[in-house]
Amino acid sequence: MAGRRGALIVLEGVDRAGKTTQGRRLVAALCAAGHRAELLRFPERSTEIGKLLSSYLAKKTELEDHSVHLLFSANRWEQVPLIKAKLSQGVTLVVDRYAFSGVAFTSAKELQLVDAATRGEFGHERYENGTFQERALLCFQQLMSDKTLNWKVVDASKSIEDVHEEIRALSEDVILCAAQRPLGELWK
Ligand code: Z5A
Ligand code: MG
Repeated sequence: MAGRRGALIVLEGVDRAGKTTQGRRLVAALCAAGHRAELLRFPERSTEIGKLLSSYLAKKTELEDHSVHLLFSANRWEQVPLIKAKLSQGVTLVVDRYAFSGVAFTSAKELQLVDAATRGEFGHERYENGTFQERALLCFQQLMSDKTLNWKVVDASKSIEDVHEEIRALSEDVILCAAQRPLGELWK
């Protein structure tokens, strides 16, 4: 169909849930099936703001909490023109973390995920500890009560292949639905 837009597919979850693994696999599978699909990630560490965030996350620099929150937000805003352009050109964007992480991780500051903690490299960066991740998970669950957003919950404790198959099938449906709806305002 001429002029149909792409879908915005956001992968959210606690640290080491497998978002990056699944995002890459999903884009590869969608492209192989003939869709135009690209991967984005947040924080996008390559920009000047992203470099500040990366250094903060690696505990190399200290930043005031409110400022960090706004830097994460600015890091998304700087990609908004690109996001809108790609979606309206019919490219489906798979986004590895988005504004929901912004809300969840900042909220977790103000307020034992055993499976995630046993996966590779858990614990090196700021926020990578069980208690913090538990608080972030609670906040994700609260955000999912917003029924205006099309949330789908996937059990990340299953095998990489099983999780991939579930996300791929859900994404095919979302791409079909998105093509029939005009682009609304982005949740930023
Ligand atoms: N943050 C924030 O505070 N505010 C914001 O606005 C945003 C983010 C956007 C860095 O994010 C931090 O930024 C993050 C939130 C905060 N801090 N925390 N938590 P990041 O996205 O750059 O985080 P990361 O360090 O790359 O970790 P991650 O993205 O959370 O991991 P993941 O992508 O979910 O997992 P993965 O890299 O795909 O997989 C991890 C390992 O598990 C790897 O060895 C895989 O092979 C393995 N794996 C994956 N899936 C499976 C399954 N199904 N079974 C077994 N093993 C698996
Ligand atoms: Mg990741």
